[in-house]
Amino acid sequence: MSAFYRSVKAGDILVKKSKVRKNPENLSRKVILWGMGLLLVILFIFIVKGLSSAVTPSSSTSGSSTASNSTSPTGSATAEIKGKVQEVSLNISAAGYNPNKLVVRKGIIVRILTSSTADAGCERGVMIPDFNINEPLDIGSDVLEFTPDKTGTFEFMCQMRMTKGILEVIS
Ligand SMILES: [Cu+2]
Repeated sequence: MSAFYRSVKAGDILVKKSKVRKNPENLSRKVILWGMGLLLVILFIFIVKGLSSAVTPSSSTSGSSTASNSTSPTGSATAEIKGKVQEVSLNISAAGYNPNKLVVRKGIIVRILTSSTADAGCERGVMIPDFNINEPLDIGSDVLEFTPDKTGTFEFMCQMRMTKGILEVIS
């Protein structure tokens, strides 16, 4: 009788103990999970905000007066054919690329005559991924040459992919 009583008591205590032990554990695990979730959400918001604020200034000040997204052209220039090459000028500054749409012809050497200001940071590193171009350009005047072998609308961008322009290759 007393042994039975004792075992019941011990069982009670065990149940109580495990309940007591379980609850705070679950609670702290929940708190940690919620905390991590919240942190992720905050981090995500910061990243998105950082990206948009990095893109907005370059677009709002790029050359022409019309405010627009940095990927939409603020001005367009068509390359001029001169003998065996086609030439087009591109101004590079902290404000971005001006014009930010270049129209060129397929199969003819494109010579982009760049003029970069000293305040142009990574914008002087021009990439055209579709044509495997990644060219660091000098402050002042420099030349970027390549021959487009396909038609279509492509993007050119700074090496950090923040400032963008459009390269349209026509036949
Ligand atoms: Cu950049």
